[in-house]
Amino acid sequence: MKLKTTRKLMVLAGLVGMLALSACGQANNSTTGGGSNTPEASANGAGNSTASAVGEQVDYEIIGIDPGAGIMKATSQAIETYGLADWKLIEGSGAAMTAMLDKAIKAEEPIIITGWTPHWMFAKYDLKYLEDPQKVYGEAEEIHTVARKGLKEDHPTAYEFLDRFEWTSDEMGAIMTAIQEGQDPAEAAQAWADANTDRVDSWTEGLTPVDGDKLKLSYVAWDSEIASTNLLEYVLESKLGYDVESLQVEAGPMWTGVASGDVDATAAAWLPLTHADYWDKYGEQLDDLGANMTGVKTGLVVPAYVNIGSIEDLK
Ligand code: PBE
Repeated sequence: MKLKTTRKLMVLAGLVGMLALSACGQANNSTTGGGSNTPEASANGAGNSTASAVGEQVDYEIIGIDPGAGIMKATSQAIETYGLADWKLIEGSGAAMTAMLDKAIKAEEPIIITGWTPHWMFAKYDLKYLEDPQKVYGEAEEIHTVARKGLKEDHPTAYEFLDRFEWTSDEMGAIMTAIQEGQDPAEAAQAWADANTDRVDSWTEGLTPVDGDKLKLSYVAWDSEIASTNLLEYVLESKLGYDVESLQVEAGPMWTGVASGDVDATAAAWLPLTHADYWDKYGEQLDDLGANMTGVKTGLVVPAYVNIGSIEDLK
């Protein structure tokens, strides 16, 4: 089912790509007399077009990710709040979304994606968030670590470490970029930890290691969470003696796993808004260990050359 959706998305990506490419070609011919194929030329083309032309060029599609992601719910809300009845939110995955973004940028075509920070894509490409005057995507978002009830008593060392764990978007970004550039996620996390022992020590100092106790973490295959979960797994195993299993699941099971106690913790809870639904449903069955990162963000993102500035411009 998921695979099918992803494939469909890739086929769509190809179609959108071809349509937008021919549109760009025309814009370039009329504004520059042809021959120029630089991003500037494309930007000029987009600059001459109205916001509704951007809508037509992208077939009124916002390229989303996995349906369980909070950003998908927020985007459905944005479509409603900003009166974007013509627009469709396309489901897929984080990987399919970044593949389509890469393709669009290489072809200098417009694209609108559901994006978030921290993410390597902001280092690799020149991107911008569309303004969100209605604050549909919230403000002051944080990533929290949440644990199952009872973890504190059952695994005090792991609990204390997870409770202390907090880092910056730049630190996460270093691991994300290494993975994006082809490094194995576990190796990228290990390399970062080994190069930043002062940070790792500040989370583990004075904790008593265990002897192979089993621990389960859950996460979703979002690039940000792949980075954090691999780091936690490495530190828990190499510094604190745990035998960690990291379960890659959909967003729903990530939350229900910890709420039911099948999973010990997740470091992928985006609050207060992105995962508000999950929190409202399961929060009482969970132990919130607080933010492991502050100042994170979600929203609609476009390449900088796309000549719109606000979600309102999509109308
Ligand atoms: N994200 C990344 C997730 C949380 C982490 C913003 C894509 C979401 O639920 O939307």
